[in-house]
Amino acid sequence: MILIGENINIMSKTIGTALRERLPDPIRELAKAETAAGMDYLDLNIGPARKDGDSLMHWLVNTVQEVTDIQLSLDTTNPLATEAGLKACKKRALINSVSLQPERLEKILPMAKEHNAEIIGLLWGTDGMPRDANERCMLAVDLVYKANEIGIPNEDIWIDPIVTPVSVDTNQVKACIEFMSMLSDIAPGCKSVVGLSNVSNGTPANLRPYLNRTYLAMLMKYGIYSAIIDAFDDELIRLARGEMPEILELVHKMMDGYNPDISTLTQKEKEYAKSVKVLSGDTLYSHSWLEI
Ligand code: THG
Repeated sequence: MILIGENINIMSKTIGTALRERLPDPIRELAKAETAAGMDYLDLNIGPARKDGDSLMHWLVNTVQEVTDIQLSLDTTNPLATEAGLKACKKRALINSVSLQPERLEKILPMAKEHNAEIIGLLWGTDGMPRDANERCMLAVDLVYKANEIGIPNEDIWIDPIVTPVSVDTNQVKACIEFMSMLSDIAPGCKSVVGLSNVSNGTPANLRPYLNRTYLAMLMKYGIYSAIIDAFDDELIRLARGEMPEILELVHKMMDGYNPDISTLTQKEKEYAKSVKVLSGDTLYSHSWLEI
């Protein structure tokens, strides 16, 4: 699986300050550490970046490239910032967060073609958030058609169903899994990606990894191609790299209806089994889901 480090993002306190004040050191340190943790790409998330977004992305890409040579994912809704990033990238770039409003696609798709970049298509359309797996399929087909039309082939399109927090709506968490099971039929050759940590937004920080890991294990049942993740969750990385086959087997069996006797499981198996139940909507989410 392709792993994309999420940690350089404007929402983080130290990185937010470093970006605003153009302090290279915290960013260099993080880029080095994410690379050492085995990431395949680094996501560079500067948010909407309405003001000076182009100079910020240009500076950020160059700062990161001083210490690492892995590929970069440009994560901003400001097309000028995307373009500045594309010009600065030494390796082939991945344009992240390409939502599907026509006025946005008109700018970004030709830019991707011109710079031979790959794109992450966020299934967020003119009507906002899709409500279920079928609406996601319709948006995906639409995106692939428009990208193909200007010469971007399926293998350069990574599709993101948009993961939402389990604490907000389990149906959407399930819809993303269902969508993953349909993707290879509706968009053959396209890649898949999720912003994994979204699933645990709103959950106490010390408990978030349990949800993130279990959700990744569930998505792996349908061969998810890549995920944007916390680069410093070692267990998550081992799971993604296929080093925890017994846990994967347990999670996948439960998705097929197996209901294990929780009292017979090891501590680690319990963490995953209880989290599967919450993420598949069998038990109601509460912050104490692991204790019940
Ligand atoms: N899909 C795509 N791109 C995305 C997302 C997605 N990019 C942004 C986001 N979602 C994925 N990246 C993050 C980055 C950080 C966090 C969640 C998702 C996060 N951070 C902690 C917090 O905010 O509490 C810690 C912040 C810190 O480092 O201090 O939760 O869905 N294509």
